[in-house]
Formats: sequence, structure tokens, C-alpha cells
Amino acid sequence: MRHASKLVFLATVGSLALGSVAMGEDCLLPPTELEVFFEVGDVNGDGVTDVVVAEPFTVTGAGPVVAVSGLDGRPLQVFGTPAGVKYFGMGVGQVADLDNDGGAELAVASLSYDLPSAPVVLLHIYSVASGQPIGVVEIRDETALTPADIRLLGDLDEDRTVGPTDASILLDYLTGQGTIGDRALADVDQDGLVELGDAVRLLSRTGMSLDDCRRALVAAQLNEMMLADPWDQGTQQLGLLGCALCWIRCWAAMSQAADCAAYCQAQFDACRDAPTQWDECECMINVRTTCMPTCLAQVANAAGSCGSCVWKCAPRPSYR
Ligand SMILES: [Ca+2]
Ligand SMILES: [Ca+2]
Ligand SMILES: [Ca+2]
Ligand SMILES: [Ca+2]
Repeated sequence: MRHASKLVFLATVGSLALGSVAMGEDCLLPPTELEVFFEVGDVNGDGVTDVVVAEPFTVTGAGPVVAVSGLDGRPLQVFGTPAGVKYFGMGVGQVADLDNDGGAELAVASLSYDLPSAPVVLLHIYSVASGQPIGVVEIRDETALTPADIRLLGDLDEDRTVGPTDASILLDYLTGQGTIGDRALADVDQDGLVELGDAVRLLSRTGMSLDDCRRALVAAQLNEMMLADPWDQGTQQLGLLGCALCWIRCWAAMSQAADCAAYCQAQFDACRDAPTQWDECECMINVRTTCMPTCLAQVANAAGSCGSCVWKCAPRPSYR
């Protein structure tokens, strides 16, 4: 079954990367649903390595991520897709205990919705024990994460502790008596809405704190998952998050090529308004010799970027 998944992944992503680079968003959506397996270490503490199953490339981009016991195959926890993301589960890795309950946490990568203008990898950090998101990290470029990038959901005053002050800020906001700085931190259950349910959850987390030591450890672990330079043209395999960044670069290149093609087409169409047929022909030849070669170069660049992601990301051990 895993062999089949690997082949389907290579065939679909490979043909998309090489065959339809100027089609915008659909380029990143292979036509079939596909389960992806990640070996994430022992997340439930029974001494046996566990597995996470994700479906990041479903058409809706909304497949849940499921942690499965390596001992007997039982589901250990289901992590629902947060609102406003795509490719949820494109990277998954275990990080240290962030909420100090003694149990491991999982970092799950996705892309934020506001593509292609500002591609962002979002890392949601979940407690394996409770299944709840407890932290969030935004990755906007390939620079290494710092401890300050690890943010606790519900920590509205950003003092690295979830406490009564945060609850009071949220309640003031909900009753129209105050404002909040970052809605993403206030949406404690990550369902896309800031409402009373978030306040209830926030109150249940009161006392959760994030010391500098744990933040530094988690930042180091996340950086480790990024491994290697995603833009390196060598054959080195990328880490899980490095792959997520690779797809962002592929996406940006495809988007640029698609914009270029649309621009050329508009120029070409505008030639029909020329006053004489001679002018129309000259205009069209001009578009063909100047605008279109630029676009073709961008298409080639996009194919190279995406092909490089396929090459470096697909043959992970977890696909074998
Ligand atoms: Ca285990
Ligand atoms: Ca924990
Ligand atoms: Ca706080
Ligand atoms: Ca909410």
C-alpha cells in the first residue's frame, strides 16, 4: 500500500510540475486523495515508535491528521484541520513537551489561505494527550526560527503565560469593550471564529506557561526538521518543513508564470484594437518576441522549482 502511495504521489506531482505549470492553484492539487505517513517517534510513551497519517493533498485540503499507535495500530488522537489552511499535514514532527503535562507534542505544517500573495507555512503545535492546539508558529521565509516565534494560543498579552489577564482581555473583546491584537491567538480552538467557546477553553488553560528553556528547545527541534537548504540544487533530501518551504517556492514560481501568461494574453488581445491590420500584426509579433519568451522562462523556472521539490521530498523513508 505504501509503495502504491509513493508511485501515485510521484506520478501526480511529477506530471503537474512538468505539464501544467501555468494553471495556478490547481498545480499543487494532485487529482487523487493520498495518505502520507510520517514516522514521528514514540508520542504516547509506550516505548514503540508511532506513525502519523495525513492527507495534505486532498482537493479540499481538509483531511484530518491522525496519530496511530505503532504498537497495535489503534488511533491515538485525531487533529482536526484548523480553519483557513490548506495542505494540513504536509509536514509533521514531534517536538518536546510544550504545555508541561509530561506528554509529547506534535507540530503539523500547513499553508495559510492567503496565497499566492503572502505564502506562509503555519505550524500548529498539538498536545498528543488532549488533541488540542496549544501553540502556533508562522514561517515566512527560510531563516531559522527563534524562541520568540513560538506563541501560545490564548496568550493575548503575549507574556508567555495563559492567565486571568488574557481571559479578561478576551471577555472584554467579546462584550465589545476592548480590542485584541492578534485574532489568531484569540481563536484558541482554531475554528476560525473568536467566540465564547474560546474564552471557556482559555480559562481551562489558565496557568499554562512557556519558559524560555522549553521555547528554545522546541525552536531548535523545529529548525532541525527543516534541515538542509530547500533551494539547494543538490540531491540532498529535505526535512519535513524544508519540503513545505520548497512547495511555497514552487507555488510562488507557478503563480508568477501564470500572472505573466495572463499579462501576455491581455497584451495580445489588446493588439486587435490597433488602427490598421499592419499595426495589429506588428503589435502581435512584438508580444510574441518580447513578452512570451519571458513567460516561457518563468514557466521553465517554475517547473525546475517544483521538480526539485518532487525529487527531494517524495522519497522520504515514510513513503517506502
Ligand atoms: Ca508509541
Ligand atoms: Ca505536552
Ligand atoms: Ca498572557
Ligand atoms: Ca474559535
